[in-house]
Amino acid sequence: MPTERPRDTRHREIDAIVEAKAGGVAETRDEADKYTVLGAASRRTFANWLTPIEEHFVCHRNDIPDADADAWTVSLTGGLKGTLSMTDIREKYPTVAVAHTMECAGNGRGQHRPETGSVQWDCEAAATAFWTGTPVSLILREYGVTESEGQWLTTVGGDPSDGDDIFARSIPLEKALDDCVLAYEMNGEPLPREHGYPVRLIVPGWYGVNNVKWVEELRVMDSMVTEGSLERPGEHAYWQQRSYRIYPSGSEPDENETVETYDTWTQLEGAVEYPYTFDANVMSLIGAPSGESPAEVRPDESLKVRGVAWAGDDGVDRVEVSTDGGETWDDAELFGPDYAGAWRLFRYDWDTRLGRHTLLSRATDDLGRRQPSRISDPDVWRDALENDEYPWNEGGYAANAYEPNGVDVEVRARDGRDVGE
Ligand SMILES: Nc1nc2c(c(=O)[nH]1)N[C@H]1C(S)=C(S)[C@@H](COP(=O)(O)O)O[C@H]1N2
Ligand SMILES: [Mo]
Repeated sequence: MPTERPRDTRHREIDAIVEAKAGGVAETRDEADKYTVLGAASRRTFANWLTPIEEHFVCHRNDIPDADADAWTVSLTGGLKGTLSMTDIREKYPTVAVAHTMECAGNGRGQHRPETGSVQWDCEAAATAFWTGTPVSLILREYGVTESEGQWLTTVGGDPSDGDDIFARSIPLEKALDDCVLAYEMNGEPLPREHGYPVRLIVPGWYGVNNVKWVEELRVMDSMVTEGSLERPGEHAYWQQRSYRIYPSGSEPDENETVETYDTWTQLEGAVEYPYTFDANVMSLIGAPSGESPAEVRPDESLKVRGVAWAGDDGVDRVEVSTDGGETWDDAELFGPDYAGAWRLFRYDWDTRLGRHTLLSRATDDLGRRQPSRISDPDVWRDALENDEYPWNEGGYAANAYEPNGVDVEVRARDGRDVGE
């Protein structure tokens, strides 16, 4: 029997998800056409706090495992010994819900010049949902974990690889014990297959790649995953040590057993030579006006600008809006839900004039770090930060520049005034 190429089955899956999501997401393909992903179909997704499942982006490379929750198990390995069924996970522990802004670390990759490889996302790979499940801390403590110092939790996904690399990601045990959840519901619905059914890890405020879907193994070790550190065949460290690392043109990231600093921005500032994409960098997006059609205003009516801002597991301190392409800035007002690890809404009343305008937003986190203006040239690397630029990097990761995310909007009169006043 001929084996089907993975891309054929992937394409059928993508079609089915697009249909189930009813137009809320749209496809983005990489040039090799094997890593098709789905992102928010409209910027209007970023005008609301909770992202409906229909508008939540989807990103993975392999086929979705054909999982049966009744037969699914999660093995506890390394410093742990045991096996959990889905009934254990659901019924033996208290249930919690966490809010989490998921952003693919490749969001904004398509804004790098020259282009990097892989999926050319613009800004569509970010979303906020409520995830219901069991706190990781309760499971780990029951199985004997007491100390977190220098320890890592490696989570392995059950997706069949089309090569021999295993989808395994490590996070510091300190973060795992703090607020991570093994989730089996999303926005109050059973977890959809494409989002990790029957169970996934949620790492509040950390880039999407850390949030392993289809979890089949939790392993506690005194290092992060390195080649050969799992007890199974295959390539173990691709997703931790090579992919999803931030490094300049022409270099190769080295394997580390551990790093002392987890905050992605602090790593970028020089604490780790080639940073890992852990917590999300400070970022903001305008969702309304979306720029997808002209905005209409009545005479003397202001236009309501609205968007979202996030800063990984740090807080958002301030959002500024410019309506003249960055010449002048005004403070926007933060409002609405305020959960650690999830974005904030912001709004700004714009006394607009008719015509075409470029709107920009830029956020500052509570450690005083502000989004840079643009992505640097490839030859600059981390010195870019001193120039208000984000370092161009080989994989196009963790970009948070504000200029490429601006909204061009045409403002028209609603009550018969002519465009141009
Ligand atoms: N097992 C597994 N988990 C995975 C992935 C994957 O390929 N396999 N992709 C990761 C990446 S890169 C992202 S951005 C998020 C996306 O989660 P979502 O599809 O629910 O939005 O899942 C992460 N978890
Ligand atoms: Mo991702």
